[in-house]
Amino acid sequence: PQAKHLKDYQAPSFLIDSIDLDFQLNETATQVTAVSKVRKAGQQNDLFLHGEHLTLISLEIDGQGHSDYTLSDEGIKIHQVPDDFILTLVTEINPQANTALEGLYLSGDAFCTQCEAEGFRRITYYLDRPDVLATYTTKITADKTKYPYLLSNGNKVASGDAGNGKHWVQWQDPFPKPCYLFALVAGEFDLLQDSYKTVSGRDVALEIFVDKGNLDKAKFAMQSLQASMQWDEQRFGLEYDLDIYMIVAVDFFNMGAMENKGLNVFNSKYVLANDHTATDDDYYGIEAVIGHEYFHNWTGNRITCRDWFQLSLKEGLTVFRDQEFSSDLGSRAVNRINNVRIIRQHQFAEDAGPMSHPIRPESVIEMNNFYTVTVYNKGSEVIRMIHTLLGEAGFRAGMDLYFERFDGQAVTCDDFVQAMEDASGVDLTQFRRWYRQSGTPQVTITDQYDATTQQYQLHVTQQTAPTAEQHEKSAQHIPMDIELLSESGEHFLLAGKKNQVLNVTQTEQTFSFDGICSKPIPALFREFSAPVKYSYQYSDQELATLMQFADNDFSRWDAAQNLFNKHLIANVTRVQQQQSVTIPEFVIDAYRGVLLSNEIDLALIAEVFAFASQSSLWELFEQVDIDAIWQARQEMLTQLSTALADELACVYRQHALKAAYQLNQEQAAKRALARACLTLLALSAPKFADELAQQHYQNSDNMTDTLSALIAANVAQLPCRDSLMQDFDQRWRHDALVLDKWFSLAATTPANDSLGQVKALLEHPGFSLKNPNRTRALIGSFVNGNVQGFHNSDGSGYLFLTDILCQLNTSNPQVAARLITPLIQFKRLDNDRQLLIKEQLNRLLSLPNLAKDLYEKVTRALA
Ligand code: BAL
Ligand code: ZN
Repeated sequence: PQAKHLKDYQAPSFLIDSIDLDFQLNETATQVTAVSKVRKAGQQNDLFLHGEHLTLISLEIDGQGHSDYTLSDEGIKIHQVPDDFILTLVTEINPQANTALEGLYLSGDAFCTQCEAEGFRRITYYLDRPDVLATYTTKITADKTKYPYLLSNGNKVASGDAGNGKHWVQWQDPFPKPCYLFALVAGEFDLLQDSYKTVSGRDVALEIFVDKGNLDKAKFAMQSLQASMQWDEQRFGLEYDLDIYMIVAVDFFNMGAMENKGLNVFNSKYVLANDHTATDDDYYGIEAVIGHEYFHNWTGNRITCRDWFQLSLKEGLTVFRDQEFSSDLGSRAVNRINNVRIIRQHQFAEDAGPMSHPIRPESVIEMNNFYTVTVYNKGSEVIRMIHTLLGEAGFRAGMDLYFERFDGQAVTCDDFVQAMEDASGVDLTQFRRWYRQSGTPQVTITDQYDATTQQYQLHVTQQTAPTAEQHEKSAQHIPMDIELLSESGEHFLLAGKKNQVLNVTQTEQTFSFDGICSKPIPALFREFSAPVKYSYQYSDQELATLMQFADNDFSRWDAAQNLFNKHLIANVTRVQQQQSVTIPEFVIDAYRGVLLSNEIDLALIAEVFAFASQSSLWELFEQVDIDAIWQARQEMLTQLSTALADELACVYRQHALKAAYQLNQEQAAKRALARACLTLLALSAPKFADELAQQHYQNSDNMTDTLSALIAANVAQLPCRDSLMQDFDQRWRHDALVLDKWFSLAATTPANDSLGQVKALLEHPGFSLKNPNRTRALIGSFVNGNVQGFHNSDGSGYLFLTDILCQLNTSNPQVAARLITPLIQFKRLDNDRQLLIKEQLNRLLSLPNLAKDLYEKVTRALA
């Protein structure tokens, strides 16, 4: 497989202004007629159209049969075409055989499509690139009984009976769009209808289609959609543009959801919810993804990407927008903490691994491999830094200018930054480096205080280590938001405020502060103001002060992380030297102080006590000693649990199961804190926790609490674990999304024979490798969430995953390429494990038909 490079971008030499599509739907032989208005935009005489897995039936130019073409696995080259012409193509496709879930496929009994990034070429031959924008009409004909709903983008313009038990519907989308935003759905659904009056008074019909019997689970998605529409009007002045907005929930979907114009297709995980089936986090996830796809209507659809290297133009920006939406509606602190957890655990690991890339990649073999935490989540952090540098008003002015300049166009990340710069007057020259430089800057901070001059200095150095694909690194423009606190927790005012954003732009830089009357404690990178790793030699006492008094909630939480991590690092060394794990009494007292605090928000206390997972601690180490980190973390938590047992039990009782379930911040915080207390308590008091977990399970009226009981029972292998798991399986077998939770729990059991248990579950009647959600629930949870099981030193976990990948390689390479992540991020592991992993990667590489999705990752890992 060949890589494509950003530097080789060329404008299209042909354009398509409009396309009429006609689908004669059939499960195994769907006929697609595409009539396109094509015109030359360059010098070439031959028109190349992308196309894969298609059978060409006929080709006409201006109504005349045309046989001067060449077919290949990648598409069709039509020779000697006129300057302006009508191209009519008839192709046949087999949706039932399409297990890759790209293009037109069957999800259960319904037809649906997924065209981003390059799936439209599995529907018809086309200029499958985002800078070719056309208007679409789509006529769908299908069996009336099996497929009562026939949907596509835009507005419904006609419908009728087609005879032979069939009917047809025609749709028209007035907005020119790239083909990746095309969608078609056909099936039998339950329909939830509502409406939204836009700020200018237009009525928009809102329709959510779900599997029969699931209507009661669509209400929250509808509310989230209405909230999204209102939020985008209020915060960004953006109004919806069509008369109808449809969402269809399907069970078989590779991603979370897709923002097709006017017709979003969603993984049912991000639509279906009621209190019995969905946790608080599920609800928040639905709100965020509904928002995300809706916000794409402007950032992605109205203004789209020139080429796929610019993916972060729409994704980084839209993630930023959905994060702000969630923070405006819910707890800003909890949202920020969860955003940062993703960056620290997954994005930093991607930067340090073989697939490192800038948020705007420069070289790609398989585009699906670049829907990454770097492009999305670091991309969002880059937008957030622009927001920090420009302020809310400057950022809004930049957004307004961006829409004014580029509405209806396919543009680049540079175009976006230019609009931000022009609207605000803030110089972003150096800042642009974030788009082309990969890697995580390491910022090291030391300080100096002079009591006689009352001057305080922060010395800042930054360094970005070479990444796999890019060796030379330059200094980044890093906004560092700080607070300075006295020993007793009062703030030193900085230009009249409690915080100040410093512009770190050099490799070494010093910032001076005058009129500081005692040595301050700095809160650094408050609100995680830049996606960097930072270090400062804090004492335990200083961190405890920040935990208690920092103005920024994120900084309080971050101080608790730093305190735990500091002692974890020391304890890992102790374990390696066969010494015992210890936590100073002072540290335990600091955690006790947080647990019992009346000042700190309950939600924040719960986050402090939701301790970092095993693998998320790996980013702290150059060399990852899996077993020592495991032991140190486990023993530290057990010691904390022992020391705080009374307080944990007391706080648990205070908050657990107090009222009938309602989804609100206050209750969600109580549930989260009760879960944290129960889970921690289970480590030191298993008998007591066993009773509590059973009661918690029996008395729960909602999925959040039910799952809390199961998680505690699972993590600590409490005696009740097996019976609760069995009961849950019996009760929820019929509900696919809830059963996924059960598979996920089963996969993360710390039992010694966890791999054996996972293998046995491959035979469970509910398991299928054809279903991406189920695959992620069982296999994904095992390889990512069961460190001891997957990384067993005998290599059995690696062998197991590779066996699965060999199967998915042919059926669904996109899902395979996602699951392989823990196998390719091996460079910091011990030599023995590295050898075992490389053996398996070489096995994959020797497959005769290795998909390019896996080829790209495996070759980069072995390079
Ligand atoms: N565009 C792919 C799905 C999403 O990011 O919304
Ligand atoms: Zn998106």
